[in-house]
Amino acid sequence: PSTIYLSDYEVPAYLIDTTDLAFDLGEESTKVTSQLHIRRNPASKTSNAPLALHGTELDLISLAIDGRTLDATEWTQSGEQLIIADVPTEFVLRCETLIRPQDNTSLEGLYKSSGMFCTQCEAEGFRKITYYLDRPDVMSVFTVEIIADAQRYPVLLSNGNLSATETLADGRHKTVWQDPFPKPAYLFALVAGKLACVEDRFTTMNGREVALKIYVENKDADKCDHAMASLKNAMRWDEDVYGREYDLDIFNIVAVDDFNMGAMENKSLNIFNTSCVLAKPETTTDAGFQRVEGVVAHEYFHNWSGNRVTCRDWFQLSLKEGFTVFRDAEFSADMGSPTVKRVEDVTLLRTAQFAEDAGPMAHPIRPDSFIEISNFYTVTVYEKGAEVVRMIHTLLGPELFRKGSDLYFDRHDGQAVTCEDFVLAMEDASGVDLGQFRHWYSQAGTPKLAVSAQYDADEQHYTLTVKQSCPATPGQTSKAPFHIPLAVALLGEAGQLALQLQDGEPNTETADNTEMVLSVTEPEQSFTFTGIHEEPVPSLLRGFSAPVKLDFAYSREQLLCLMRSDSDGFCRWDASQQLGLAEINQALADLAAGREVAPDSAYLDACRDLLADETLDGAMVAMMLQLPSEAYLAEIFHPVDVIALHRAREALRLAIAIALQAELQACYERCSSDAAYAADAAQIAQRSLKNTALAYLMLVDDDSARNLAISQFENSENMTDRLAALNSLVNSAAPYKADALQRFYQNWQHEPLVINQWFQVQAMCRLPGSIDRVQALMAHPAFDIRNPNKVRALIGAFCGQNSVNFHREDGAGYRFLADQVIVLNRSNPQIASRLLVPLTKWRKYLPAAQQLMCAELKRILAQPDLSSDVYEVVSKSLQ
Ligand code: HT7
Ligand code: ZN
Repeated sequence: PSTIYLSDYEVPAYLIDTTDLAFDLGEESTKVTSQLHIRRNPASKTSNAPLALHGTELDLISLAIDGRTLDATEWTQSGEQLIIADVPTEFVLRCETLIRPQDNTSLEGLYKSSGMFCTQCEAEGFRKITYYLDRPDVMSVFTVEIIADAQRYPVLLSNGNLSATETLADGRHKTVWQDPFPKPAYLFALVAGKLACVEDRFTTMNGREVALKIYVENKDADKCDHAMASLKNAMRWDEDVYGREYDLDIFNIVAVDDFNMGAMENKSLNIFNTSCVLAKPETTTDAGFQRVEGVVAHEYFHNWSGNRVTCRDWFQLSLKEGFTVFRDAEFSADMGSPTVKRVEDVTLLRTAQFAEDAGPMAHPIRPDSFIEISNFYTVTVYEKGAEVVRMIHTLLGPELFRKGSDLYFDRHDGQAVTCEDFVLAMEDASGVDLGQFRHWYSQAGTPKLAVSAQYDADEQHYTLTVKQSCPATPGQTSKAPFHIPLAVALLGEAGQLALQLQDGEPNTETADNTEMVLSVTEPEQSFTFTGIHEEPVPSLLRGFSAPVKLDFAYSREQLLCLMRSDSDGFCRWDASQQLGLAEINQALADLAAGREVAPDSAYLDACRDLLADETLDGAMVAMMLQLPSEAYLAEIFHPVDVIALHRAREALRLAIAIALQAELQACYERCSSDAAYAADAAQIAQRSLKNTALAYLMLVDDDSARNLAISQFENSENMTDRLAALNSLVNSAAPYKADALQRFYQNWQHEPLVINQWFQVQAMCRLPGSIDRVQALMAHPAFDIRNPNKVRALIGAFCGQNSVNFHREDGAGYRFLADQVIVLNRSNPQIASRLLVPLTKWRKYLPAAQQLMCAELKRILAQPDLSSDVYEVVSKSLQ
C-alpha cells in the first residue's frame, strides 16, 4: 500500500456539477446507474488530464459519454481507478455498475444490516457504490431514485427532500430524493427497510417548520424519546450559541445494528449505530443516555461544521471533527454538569490520546501523510482537535470566538476548506495573532510544562517559572515551542488572591481579578505576580486549559488544600488524582517490601470528608474517590509492570474500603432513592456516588455488602443500578454471581444492546480466568463477529480495558487478540485495525511482555492479503 501526502494535494482536474443516481435494490445484487454532469476544473493546472474516477469492488456494466457507449478500449482500470483518457471539456457520463450489498461485511459503501439496506460513505466508501470523484472537494447536487420491493422495504430514504413516489408493477415502488445543497460524496446516504418512524417537529428561529423523524426497527420505537429530546435541544442550542439554523424541511435519523462507528452526519439523513440513538431507563445506563445526547448533538452540529462548510481533503479532518467535538462538549456541559463533563473528557484525553501521542501512530491533529484514512479517525484528530479549538476559544474569549465562527461560516458556506481557513477566520475576526499557535496543527506529541514557584516575602512577589518541551514523535525530532494558554489562580488563606502581573496590563479576566490565562510561548518563561501578601498554593492549568502534561512539585498539604477548596472543579479532581497516585506509589513500595498497604491518614480523612459532605456534587465526589485508572497509570510509569500496578491499586482500594466502610455504607444509604428515573444531572450524580460506594463495599465482600449488591441487582428498575450491581458481583467471590449472570441473560436476551453490556461486564472481570470466559462467550449464540458492537463489547473490552488479564504473563491475551485481528482483517478491516491498538503499545511494557507482543504483531504482518488498514498500523508500530 502507498502513502498519501498532504504536500501532494492538487485541486481536482474535473468537477461534477450534478449527480443523478438510480438504485435498483435486489436480493442478489443492486444495479446502480449514475449520470454525472462533469466539466474540467478551470482552477486545475493540468489542461489535458485524463478523467480518473475512483471505484472498488464494482462490476462495470456500461459507460457512455453524452449518450455514446464507450467500448473497452476507451477506458483502463488501474488499482482503484477507472481512467478515461479522452473526454470533452464538459459532458454527461452515464455509468452502470452492479454491486452486492448482501456480501459487504466491511460496512463501507452500501450494505445490509438486519434486513435493511444502508450506507456508510465517509471517508472513501462511495467508491464502493459507483465510479466517482470520491474526494471531499468535489461537491455536487444529488438527485437519487430508489426502486425496491414495497413489502420488504416500505421505507426508502436518501438526502434532502422527497420529490416523488410511485407504485410500480411487480410489487415494487420508487421514491425520488433531491438535495439542493451541493455536497461531497461522503455525505451521500441511502436507507431502505421496514422501519417504524417516531415523529416530532421543530420550529427554527426564523420560523421554518422542520419535520424530525427517527426510523428504527418496530421493537425499538419505545426507545427514541431521549434522542428526539436531545435533537431538539441541540437544534435550539446551535441557534442560541452559534446563531446556526437548520436549513431543510426534514431531518431524518435512522438506527442500524451494524455500524463501524457511532453515527454519520449525512446531509439530512443521519445514520446511527443503535447504541447511540436508542435509550430507555430499563435498558440503558446513565452513560448510555449521555452518549445518545452527545452523539445526536454532534451529528446535528455537523450540519454546519462539516456539511455546509466541509473539508478540502482528509488531512483536514480535524477541521470538522475537532470543531464539532468542541461544540458537542460545550452542549453536553450546558445540558448537565460542566465540571463532570470536563473531567470525563480530560480523562479520555490523558489516557487514550496521550498514549496515542506517545506511541508509534502519533500524528498531528492535521496529519502530513497516511496510508489508510480510516486509521486517522483518532482520539488525536477528534479529542485533541477539540482541545485545540478550545484553546482558541480561551485565547479569544467567548465574544471574539463567536465573531470568528460567524466569519468562518459566512466566508466559507458551500466550500471545502482547510484548518488554515478556520484559523485565519478566527484571526481576522478577533485581531489576535495565532501565528505561533499554528504549531498545534502541525506538531504531534504532548508538550510538557515543568512549573516551579518562588515566593519573595519582602517584595511580595510570587514568580512562576514555566519550561515547555515536547518529546520527539515519528518523523518529528525537534519541535518549535507551542503557544500554550495556562489558566492560573493563587489560593491564599482566605480564598483566591487578586492577580496583577508585574509590567502587565490590569487583569480583567475575572470579575474579581483572581484568575488569569498566561500565554506561554517561550521554551522558558517567568511570570511574576505583585502584591502577593502570603505564600499561596498555585492552582494551575485550571479547567485543563491546554492538552499538556503539567509538572509542579506540590506537597501533600498543598494537594489536600486544592482538593478541599479549589473553586476550579478540574483542579480539585486532579489534586485528588495526584494524591491517589502518591498512595499507589506507596502501596507499590509496601507490597514490594512485604508490608501491609496502609493509606495515609490525611488522605483517608479527605476521602471521609468527601463522603460525608452532602453539599458537594455527588458525581464529583464519585470521581474524586476513584483512584487513577490503570490506563492512566500506564501513562505515568515506565516501564509499565501491569501486574504489580494492578495488585497495588487493588490492595489500596481494599484498604480504603476497610477504613471507610461505615462512611461508605452511610453514603450508599443516603444516595438510595425511590424517585422515578430521570437522566438528569442530579440523579445521575446520585447514582454515580451510590455505585462508587457499592463497588468499594463489595471489595470487602462480606455478607452485608453482598446483600446490598444482590438486592440492588434484583430490585432495580433502571439499567444503571442493575448493571453496577452485576459488575460488583461478577468481580467478587459471591456464589450468586453465576445465577445473576444467567438471570440477566434470560431477562434481556431479546435486547442486543443489553446483551452487549452483559458481554462487556464479563470481558472486563478482573479475576483470573477471564480469557477463557471470553473465548467461551465467542461461541455463545448471541455473539456475532460480524457485528462491531459485539466485537467491541467482548474482544475490545477484554483487550483494551482488562489489563491484568490481557497482559497475562504467558502471552495468551496477545495471542488471542492477534487471532481475532487476523479473522477480522478479511471481513472488516476498519474494526480489525482499531482492535489491534493495545498490541501497538508494546514498547511501554516489561521486556518479556514486549517480546511476546512483538511476536504477535509480526505474525499479523506475515499474513497474506493484509488490508491497508491493518498493514499501516502493524507496520508503523514495528518501526
Ligand atoms: N463523521 C463520521 C465518521 C464516520 C466514519 C469514518 C470511518 C468509518 C466509518 C465511519 N462512520 C462514521 C462520524 C462523526 O464523527 O460524526
Ligand atoms: Zn464527527
